Amino acid sequence: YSTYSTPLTTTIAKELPDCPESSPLLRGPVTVNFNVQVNITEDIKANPHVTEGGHYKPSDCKALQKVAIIIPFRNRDSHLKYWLHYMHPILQKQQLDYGVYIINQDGDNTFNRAKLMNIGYAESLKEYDYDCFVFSDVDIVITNDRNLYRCYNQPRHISAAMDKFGFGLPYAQYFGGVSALSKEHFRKINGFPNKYWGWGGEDDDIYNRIVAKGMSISRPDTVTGKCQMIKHNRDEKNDANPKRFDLISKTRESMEKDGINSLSYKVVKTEKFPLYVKITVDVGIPS
Ligand code: UDH
Repeated sequence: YSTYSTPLTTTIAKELPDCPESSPLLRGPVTVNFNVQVNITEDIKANPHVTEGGHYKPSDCKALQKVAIIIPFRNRDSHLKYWLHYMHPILQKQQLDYGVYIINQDGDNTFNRAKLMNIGYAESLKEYDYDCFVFSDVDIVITNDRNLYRCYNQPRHISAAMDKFGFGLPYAQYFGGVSALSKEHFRKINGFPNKYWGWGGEDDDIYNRIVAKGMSISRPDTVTGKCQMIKHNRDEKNDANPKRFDLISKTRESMEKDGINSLSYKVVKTEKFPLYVKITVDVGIPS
């Protein structure tokens, strides 16, 4: 008989090492072809490490940033499936700890892209302690995996070389398409405006906010920054907003009162799918 008992086994959860500054998995150009059909069932199978609700984090290292990817949305399922098909593999190669949030505007009143993005910021933070927010149109994918969906010292314009603008910027201040702001950047500018109903101007307002707070725009070079947009016509209930020019001229005054501090909405429904979470929201009507 021995008094010797089995040694205490303590399982200490091993801290993962930080992921490297530059992911070794990146290869550069990615082939994108919107004429080739994609299939969501196959994409779910092809991304087995993405967990319910569209989350992923590397298993062998600690991601440098926790990134919420926020997509303003209504009635664009045909575009969403391409976005999921091309972007999930790239985001995993970028070694990000990320989640995909589709913020779906309920009903058929006028569309409000910037407000949906504010809602995405607020709702994603209820779920996880994100420190970076990538705001992306549903119809744009990058064609170079070195164009990182993460945050930088300054707000980042990711879609810096879109095909529809001849792989450049339509004008120097352009901040539309895909952008990344840290929590600190986003708070500094009081989030995005809630008052842009219909198409246009909200991206210029965001640009004005950034400049008003003494920040500047960071961009990838025009080779890394190449993106493709799915061609489409303007949606119903998203006509060009005639008030946009007047609104843009007043950003500096309006931004303190209109933004994340004045955001109000109702969540209608939250649905978790294998590759994304879809949050349907009532954004109200133009006031
Ligand atoms: N969006 C929707 N549903 C809508 C409207 C907009 O999901 O009904 C979202 C979607 O993420 C889209 C983004 O808002 O990518 C921006 O809207 P947009 O694609 O309409 O804006 P863009 O400037 O195109 O890219 C404007 C219409 C161009 C018509 C040109 C015809 N030749």
